[in-house]
This record gives sequence, C-alpha cells and structure tokens, in this order.
Amino acid sequence: MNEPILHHYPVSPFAEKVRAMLGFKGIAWKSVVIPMVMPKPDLVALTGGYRRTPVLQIGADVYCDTALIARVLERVAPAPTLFPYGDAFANRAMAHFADSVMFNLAVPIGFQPGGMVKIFLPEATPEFLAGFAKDRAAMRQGGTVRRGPLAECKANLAGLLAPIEGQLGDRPFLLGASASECDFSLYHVLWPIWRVPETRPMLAAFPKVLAFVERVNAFGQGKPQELSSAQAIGIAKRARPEAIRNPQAIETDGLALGETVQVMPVDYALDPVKGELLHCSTDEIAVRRTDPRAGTVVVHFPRFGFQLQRAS
Ligand SMILES: N[C@@H](CCC(=O)N[C@@H](CS)C(=O)NCC(=O)O)C(=O)O
Repeated sequence: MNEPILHHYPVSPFAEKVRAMLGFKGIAWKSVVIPMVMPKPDLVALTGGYRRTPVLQIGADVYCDTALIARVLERVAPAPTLFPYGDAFANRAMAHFADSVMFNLAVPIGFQPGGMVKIFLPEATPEFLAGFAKDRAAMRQGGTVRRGPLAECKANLAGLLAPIEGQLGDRPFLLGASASECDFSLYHVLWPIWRVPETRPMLAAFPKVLAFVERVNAFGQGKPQELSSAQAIGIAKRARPEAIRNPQAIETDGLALGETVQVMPVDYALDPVKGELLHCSTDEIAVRRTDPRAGTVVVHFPRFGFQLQRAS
C-alpha cells in the first residue's frame, strides 16, 4: 500500500490533530507542506476544489476532513485504536464540540498578533498577515461560522476549562485510560493556547488539562518524510483509486450513483468539488474526478458536515 501523505502546514491546529494521531499510531508518513492561503493549485489538483487543511492522500484516494481522516488512519493502522470505547456517542459529541465550537474560541486567542504566527512564521511580513486575514474572511463568506470578539472567546473558553478538568477527573484521557479520537480534538484546540507563552497561563489553574495537553503532545508526530507537492501529484497519477467495497446511495435526494454531483462543506470554505458519485452512505461521500495532472482520483468526505447536490 502507498504510504499516507499528509498535505498540511505546521501552524494548522487541525493538521496538528492528525500529526498527533500519526504519532499515537506510530505511522510512517509523507509530509507535503501546502500554502496557508489560496491559491493552492497543487492541493486543488488532488481535491478538485476543497482547500481546507489538512488533506490525507493514499495513492489516488484523497480524504478530506479530519473526522474522516481519523477513520482512515484507523484502517491503515488499527492498533493502538482511536476508538477504545467503541463508536460511542460521547466520543463523537466531544470531538465535534471541540472541532467546531472550541476551535472558533481558541483560534482568536492563540492567533493574536505575537501568538502562533509569530512562533511558526517569525519572518511573516505585514503584507502576508494582511493577506492571511483577507483570505480567511473570504473563506468564511456565505458560511455559518461566527468569530466572536476576543473577550467573549476568552470568557467562553475559560468557562469550559473547569468542566474539562472535571471530565478528566482521575482519568488521563477524556473517556478513560486510553486515548480516543475526541482527545485529539480537544488537544488540537488547546494546542495554540498552550503553545503561546502569553496565553499558556490561561491553563495554569487547571493542572489536569495542562497535563492532558502535554500527554497528547508527547505522542509525537510519527515518522514524517518530506515530499514535494509535484511528487504527491505524480504518486496519484501513477496509482489507481481503491475499489469501493460496498457502494451505497443513502438519502441522496434522487441522485444516483454515476451521476455528476458536487460536494462541499456546510459551514465554511464553500468550494464545491464536482465528480461522479461513487458512494454515499451515512458515513461517507466519495466522488471520482479526473484532473489533467493528478489523473483519476477519488475524493472522499465525511457525510456529516458536507452537502451533496446535483452539479450546477
Ligand atoms: N472540519 C475540518 C476543518 C479544517 C480547518 O478548518 N482547517 C483550517 C486550518 S486549521 C483551514 O482549513 N484553514 C484554511 C486553510 O488552511 O486554507 C477538518 O476537520 O478537517
């Protein structure tokens, strides 16, 4: 099997979630560093339009969104499992709450001037920072995500730390003695706050939370090996997508397998990916598309958080 290729950039919290999962599982992987802002021509050659970070590629299969990437990594390396307590509702609920609600509280705090960007991109010019802010504003256009003012984010996040401390109790991880998917979601949203010396004191009154972040961080990042985006495209071109074992068409609103459809997130970065519908279950949507450089690829999305439409 082709080695997993992670398309990501260092300062991305969602990428950190997957890097920590790769570390937890001890997986060898290839690292393609992608641009932080649009345009991302090499990434889009693989995804067909999806621009968010990270994206996982295995040969000619392209997996979008960390909720799906977690399930794919579980297939690639079943042990240690990311689901030690089964496919529990508590795991899904906490992972989703951290990834959606807490992410939007943590980013304004950790990405204040002098924060994460200064640590990871000390050379960033004022022009780059202005371009970054403009890119993110455009990405959220038409979406459903509200970024509150800093004071509100700080208050809401601080208000969650006590219940998280309580949830951890005498457990090393949210659900018990072993790490679950939801632990990586909580980790990556606290990571920017923990990483920035000016904001780390927010965690000081919560020793269990602090120890938790350090515990997940200590999993490391697996064994990455650098790869260029051109090499990743070449790997896709030479590979053939995996056959879909049990193709389904569940609640497609009349769309049949084989039809040309478009898939895009429901919340932000509303860039449609067009392709031939191969699979639409309650868990996953997969479309096949052909790109002049990447060849025929299958792009996979989680069903939750993505919308399926007839191609316009
Ligand atoms: N639900 C997505 C969210 C991913 C996400 O929002 N990632 C941020 C970076 S941490 C992003 O895509 N920012 C815009 C970009 O990188 O172009 C996931 O789980 O992968």
